Amino acid sequence: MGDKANTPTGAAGGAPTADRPAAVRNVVLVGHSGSGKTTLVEALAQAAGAVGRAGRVEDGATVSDHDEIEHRQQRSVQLSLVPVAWDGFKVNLLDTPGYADFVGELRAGLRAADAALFVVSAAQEADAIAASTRMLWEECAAVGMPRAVVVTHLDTARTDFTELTAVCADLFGHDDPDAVLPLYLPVRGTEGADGHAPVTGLVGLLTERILDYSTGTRREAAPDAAQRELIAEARGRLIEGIIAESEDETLMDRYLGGEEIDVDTLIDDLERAVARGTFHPVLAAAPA
Ligand SMILES: Nc1nc2c(ncn2[C@@H]2O[C@H](COP(=O)(O)OP(=O)(O)OP(=O)(O)O)[C@@H](O)[C@H]2O)c(=O)[nH]1
Ligand SMILES: [Mg+2]
Repeated sequence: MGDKANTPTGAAGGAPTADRPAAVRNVVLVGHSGSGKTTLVEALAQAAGAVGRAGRVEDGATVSDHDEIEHRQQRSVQLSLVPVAWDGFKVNLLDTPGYADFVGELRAGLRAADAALFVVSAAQEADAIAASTRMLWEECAAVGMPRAVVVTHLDTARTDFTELTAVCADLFGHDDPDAVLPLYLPVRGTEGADGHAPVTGLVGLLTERILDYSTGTRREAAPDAAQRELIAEARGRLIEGIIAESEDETLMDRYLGGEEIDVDTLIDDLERAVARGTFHPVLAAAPA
């Protein structure tokens, strides 16, 4: 396995340290070859300040794909560990190769993991997603591992995010489709000459805040009435999905009785359900 802890190319602050095991989280990224795991690890490392600028797989410039073979083939061939510091924790991002020849590296990553991110490309057919990830999902489910789904390639794919979340709910949430739901919806800009509307930001379904990245830095805004209406259905489903997982059994009655449940309470319940491995957020990612 490649451990880049001591040689983070272009690292801003060096490798994070943790003085107790309880402050370490190992998060494995799994998914089809080319789904965007290495690119996502790079973006997360940049967001956490572990690298100054996100490198590209095509340029052989990512922290995670550091081997010469990986540069030549432009894909991962070994398990790679990229440590980042986040919120007082040392998070070890474990980037696995998606190509089937390197399944041993994937297994090693899964064995070490506390949680898994299933990276799904919106450019893939649903069948390909199913073939590559369903069994892994079941394997993680059998040991109660917390899991989330990250949808990539939203900038170039034709597949609608909402459509893809329904595919994920069907694939991964066959016992309970309301336990696999998006927390944010992508916000798109104006369609370009190539027919694609770029993803410019996200709208938080619980917080009802727009996170706008169109200027290169994050700006927050409140949705207008029309945008609120667009997210209302997804928001309602998410709230019901979280409440269904809550240990507070009075919450559903209160909600159905018309009470506005406080967002902090919902976030606490969401976090508990994710950690228990019974609720799985679907997240959206797009290159800046
Ligand atoms: N347009 C677009 N390209 C992306 C996105 N994510 C990744 N890519 C590109 O897709 C290609 C594959 O991405 P990788 O990050 O190497 O995929 P991977 O999942 O690590 O692939 P393996 O290492 O083979 O398992 C690269 O050329 C990336 O630049 C995305 O969200 N949008
Ligand atoms: Mg890779």
